[in-house]
Amino acid sequence: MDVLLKTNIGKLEFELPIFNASGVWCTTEKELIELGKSQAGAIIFKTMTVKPREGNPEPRFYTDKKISINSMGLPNLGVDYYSKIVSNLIKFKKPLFASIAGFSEEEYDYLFDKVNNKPFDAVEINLSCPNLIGKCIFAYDIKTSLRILKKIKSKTKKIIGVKLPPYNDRSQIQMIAEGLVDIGIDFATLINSFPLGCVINYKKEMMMIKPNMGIGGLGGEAIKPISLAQIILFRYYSKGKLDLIGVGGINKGSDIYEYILAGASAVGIATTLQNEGIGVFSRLKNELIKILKKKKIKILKEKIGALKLI
Ligand code: RRO
Repeated sequence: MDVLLKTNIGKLEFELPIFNASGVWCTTEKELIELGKSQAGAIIFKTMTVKPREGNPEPRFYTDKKISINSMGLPNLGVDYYSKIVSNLIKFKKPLFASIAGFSEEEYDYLFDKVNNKPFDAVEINLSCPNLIGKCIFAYDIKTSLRILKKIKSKTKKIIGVKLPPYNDRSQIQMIAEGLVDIGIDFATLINSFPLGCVINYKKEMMMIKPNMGIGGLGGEAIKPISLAQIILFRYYSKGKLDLIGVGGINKGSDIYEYILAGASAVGIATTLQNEGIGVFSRLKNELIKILKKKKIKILKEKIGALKLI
C-alpha cells in the first residue's frame, strides 16, 4: 500500500511534512546543504538578525537526550549572509524558509525587506526568542506583535508565518489566533522552547548552562503536552484558517501522528535533530509510514485535525 505524506502550508506544497525547527542544524551553509540532501521536507534557516551575532557565553546548551535547555542568544551569520547563500539551496527543490528576529519593530521591517526579494518561499517571523538578556518576548505583547505582522503581510505575496511561545490562557490564544486570521497570516509555528526552564547538577551544586542565571528555553519531550494543546486551541480559535507547524518533543513516528491529529499540517524537529543528527528525518518518515499502513491510512492530509474529543 502506498502512503501519501504530501502536505501544504498556504499555497506551498511539501513532499514530506517533517522539517527541521529553526535553530537546529541550520546556521551555516554546510548545515543547510545537509538539510537539502536529507529527507527533511523543507529547509528552515536559523533565525537571522540585522548583524551577525556570536550569541551568549558558553556553556549555553544542555541535553540529556530527553530534554534540552538552551540559551544560545541568537548566534547567526546575519541577514546579508543568508540572503546571499539562499540561491545555492534552490537546487534541492524544497521550500526555503527565512526566519527573522529584530530587536525593535523597525528592525523586523528592515529584515523583512531584505529577505522579501530573495528566493525564500516563506518567512517565519520569530517573535518568541526566549534568550535575549534583558529583553522581553515580543509575542507576549499581542498588540505589538499583530502590528509587526500586519505591516509585513501588507508588503508581500510570500507565505508569512509566525513562531510563537506557549501561552497559558485560552483568551490570549483566542486574541492572537483571531488577529492572525484577520491579517491573513498563513501559518503559525507552535511552539518555541518553553521560555523559563533549568537543569541543576546536584553533585556540583551548579546550573548546567551559564547565561541568564542558567535559565533558558526548555525543549524536548517535557513540552510535547504543552505544544499539542496550543495546536488544538489555535486550530479551534482560528476556525482552521491558519496552517500550523507543530514543534516540541517529537522523537518517534507516533509523536508526529499525534500532532497531525491535533491539527498540525507539518512538524519541526529540534532537540531530537540536535541529538541524533540528520538521519532523524528518514527514521521518523519510516516510523510514520509504518503507523499509517497499520491504520490503513493512504493520505496523511486527511487526518489533519481528525482528533476525537470525548
Ligand atoms: O538562539 C536562541 O537562543 C533561540 C532562539 Br532565536 C529561539 O527562537 N528559540 C530558542 O530556544 N533559542
